[in-house]
Amino acid sequence: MSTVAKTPHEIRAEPMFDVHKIRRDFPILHQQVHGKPLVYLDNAATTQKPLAVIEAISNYYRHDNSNIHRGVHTLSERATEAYEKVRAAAQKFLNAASSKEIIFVRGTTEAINLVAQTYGRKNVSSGDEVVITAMEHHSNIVPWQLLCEEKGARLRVAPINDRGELLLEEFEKLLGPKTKIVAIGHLSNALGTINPVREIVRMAHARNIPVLVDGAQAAPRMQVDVQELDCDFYALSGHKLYGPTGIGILYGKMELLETMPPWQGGGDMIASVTFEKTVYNRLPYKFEAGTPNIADTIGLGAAIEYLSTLGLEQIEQHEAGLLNYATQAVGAIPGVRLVGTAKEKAGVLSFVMDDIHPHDIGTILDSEGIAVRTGHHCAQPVMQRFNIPATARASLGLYNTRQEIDALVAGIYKVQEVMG
Ligand code: C6P
Repeated sequence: MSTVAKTPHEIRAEPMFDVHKIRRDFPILHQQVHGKPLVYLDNAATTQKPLAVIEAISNYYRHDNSNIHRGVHTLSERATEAYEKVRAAAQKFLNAASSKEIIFVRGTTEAINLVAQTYGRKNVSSGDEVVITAMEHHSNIVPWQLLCEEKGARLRVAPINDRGELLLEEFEKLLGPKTKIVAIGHLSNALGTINPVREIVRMAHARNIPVLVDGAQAAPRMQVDVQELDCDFYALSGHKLYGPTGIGILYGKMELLETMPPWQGGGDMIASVTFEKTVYNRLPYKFEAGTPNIADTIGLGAAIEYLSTLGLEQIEQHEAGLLNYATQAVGAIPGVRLVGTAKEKAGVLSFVMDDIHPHDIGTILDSEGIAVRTGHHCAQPVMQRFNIPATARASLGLYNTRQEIDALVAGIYKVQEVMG
């Protein structure tokens, strides 16, 4: 490695966000599918993993594997330190006030279920209401339906317009003394809409209603500052954040987490146990029963470090440029209609084609090496709102390029050609 200091000119000459250089960090991208270079545009489903993440997991198993919070031996101490370092990194990543506000869970789905089953069960009673929006993923609908069913409460749904934007005034009208919690997506996985979370939180807090934010799609695409948003809970998945599957984060404000009962019982979540009484552990361990997913937490730590080094602002800018390019190019193809045209939008391009089922679009694009998702995207109510059975969805990642968007456009023309 050269030790010669760079001149200011040399520093300026280095591109800030060199996507071609970045792509070298992702081994999976460099392969052919059906004899064509892979164009991976299914990043909202899951993102690919940089070498840093793959190696962090492999190194953990090669050198440090041990159970945590239990042993006095060296490996256990090393594993515990590595695991807790990720909590500190996650706190910084989300700008949480304390690392005790970071709870490791399996993913967004588990995070939302945890809140519904603890905060919700404790605070929602018969006749109360839970408010969500019409653009939610099933993970931010079904846990609340289960809760409402159990408690005899009512799920209220704020409507969206034809562009896929939340109707804020209608949303506000739903808030009242019966509302016990608001749960909203930060960025819609089916439409790409970015919700005005700060404004929504302000409206809810004015009535003392806490707000849970489903950040599964936003966290990989924009700088999230939970203190700035002032939300009460924020849920995200590691695998959409260029990290491993099976690990995610629930952020919760300390004063709320303190009042919530534990969700699952078992080892590590206790301070003391007798047959008569169990005293629960302090935060965050109260919510982490049993041996956690240590290796993937460490992988998530590597992903957070990777993203922080690249810079979330840079990633956001890169993806915004690509989305703009893709919107123009795909939107200009005759017979193609974009679904989700919000002014505030990121990462996701959903579309339908005249007389062609999205499943056929996906299959023909795959034969061209292009991976997109087709279907209802686990957001069936969104499909119902737009009166369509499904869409084809191209979703962007930090490693995508304009050439790949060009390949998508060529692929869509190919779909039209094949389908006549
Ligand atoms: N959306 C998609 O293709 P899990 O499965 O727990 O990691 O994330 C669930 C989830 C929750 N909220 C939103 C907004 C999401 O987009 C997702 C996952 C994937 O769109 C898989 S269905």
